[in-house]
Amino acid sequence: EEKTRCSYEQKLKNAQHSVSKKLLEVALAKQSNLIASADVTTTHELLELAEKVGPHIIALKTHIDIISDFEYEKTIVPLKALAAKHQFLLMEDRKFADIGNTQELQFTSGVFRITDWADFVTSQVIGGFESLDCFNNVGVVAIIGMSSKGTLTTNEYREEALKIALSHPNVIGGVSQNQLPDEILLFTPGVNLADSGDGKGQQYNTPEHVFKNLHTDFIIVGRGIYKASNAEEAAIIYKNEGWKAYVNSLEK
Ligand code: 5IU
Repeated sequence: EEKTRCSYEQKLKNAQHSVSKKLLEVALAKQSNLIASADVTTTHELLELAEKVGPHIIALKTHIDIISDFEYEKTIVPLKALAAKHQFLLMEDRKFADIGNTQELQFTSGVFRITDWADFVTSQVIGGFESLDCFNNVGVVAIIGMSSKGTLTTNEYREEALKIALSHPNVIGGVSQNQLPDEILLFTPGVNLADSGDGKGQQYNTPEHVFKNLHTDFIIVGRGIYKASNAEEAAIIYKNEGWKAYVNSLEK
């Protein structure tokens, strides 16, 4: 039995959190549901990618701790300027996984000072409900299920993780390879048009698959874009495929 999915307009009407609203507004304005994952290791590559794909994405997902020449002034200040210029949000994929006090320190301190620039962050919910309290100036995307082979995010784990995600006011969405309730935004990585895996446990699906079967809201694409010979062209392809798949999934 197929349940119809919720449109971005409907989700926007029901959105409680300012970051959910912003994401949905940008998605509708750009006709894009694409998040580019910038898994690159230098400031130059990061800024170059952001400049090229910026107009076509709703958010740029960073792993800021893999940037080998990170300097707040040289890395974050120009990245923020590109985000403003091209109207995309910054999603730091930090996957916090500790007690609340430690997560708070990791979020606010160190060289990265994530709290000062990220619009939203990813976090495990393994530390329990209160471990998410420290993220009250950003949106949280909770890790519910992983895309990799042999992940421990079983049905039972996902059910419990979802209870925390749905009840915490800082949570705007979840990362999962399964459908989530309409009240929460679904972010799906493991999307690639050319490959089915990477030989390191990653498992890929197509945009068509994840919109049709998971009713996802946003696709996250890393190597499909930043490894392409022309990253901008690749971003346009994923943006168009993602939007087409979203529109088709509304009609089911
Ligand atoms: N990512 C996944 N799967 C997951 C989670 C996060 O791939 O279940 I949670 C991240 C890892 C990487 C990006 O930063 O999404 C996917 O990159 P590729 O498209 O290059 O595989």
